[in-house]
Amino acid sequence: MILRSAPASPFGRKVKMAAHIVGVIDRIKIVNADTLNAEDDLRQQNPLGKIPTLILDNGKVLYDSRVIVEYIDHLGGGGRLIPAHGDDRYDVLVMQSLADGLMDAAILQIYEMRFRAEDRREPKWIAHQAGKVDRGLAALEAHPPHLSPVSHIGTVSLACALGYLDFRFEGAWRKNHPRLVAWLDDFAARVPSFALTAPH
Ligand SMILES: N[C@@H](CCC(=O)N[C@@H](CS)C(=O)NCC(=O)O)C(=O)O
Repeated sequence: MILRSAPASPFGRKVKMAAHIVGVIDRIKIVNADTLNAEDDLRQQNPLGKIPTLILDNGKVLYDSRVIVEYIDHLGGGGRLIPAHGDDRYDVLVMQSLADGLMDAAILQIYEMRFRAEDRREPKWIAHQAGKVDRGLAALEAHPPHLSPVSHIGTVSLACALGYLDFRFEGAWRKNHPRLVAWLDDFAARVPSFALTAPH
């Protein structure tokens, strides 16, 4: 299988971690994609031109990260990353949605900086996205993850979101979220694929 991704992509990191945890990373060749380059064949593989995109051996193409993670979980027999049923399933899936939302809101702030000249940036839009990150972090600080196993797709996604805030926003979130900082330290110590997939 071929994974189109990029070293800085938090959603790509989520998929890479999922593949490590399930034990299928050796079956995946990672090919970097440039989402800004119209010549990159990513846009033929995924019309949205987004990463991560996974190309299966039979040519079928999977996106986005949630679909890829579901497939990876299936390769491992199912139920390792996403509980098959019960309350835990929905707790894990909602945690993934919240973490994905943090990443989306953080990425949109970065794109505003990247795509617009300084005098054309919209502070209201940036504040709107920053509000999502602030409220999401506050909710997680009040109730840090406690479900077992330590690494399911909710916690993996959250670790990737916090890692992205460290990478692109100089870890400013750490100051006011001590319980989340402690949670991430513990997660990083127990889940080796977090360090193995660090953004650069
Ligand atoms: N919902 C998507 C989000 C993926 C995403 O936003 N990827 C970013 C890079 S981390 C991207 O491809 N951006 C390029 C673009 O939006 O054109 C997922 O879960 O995979």
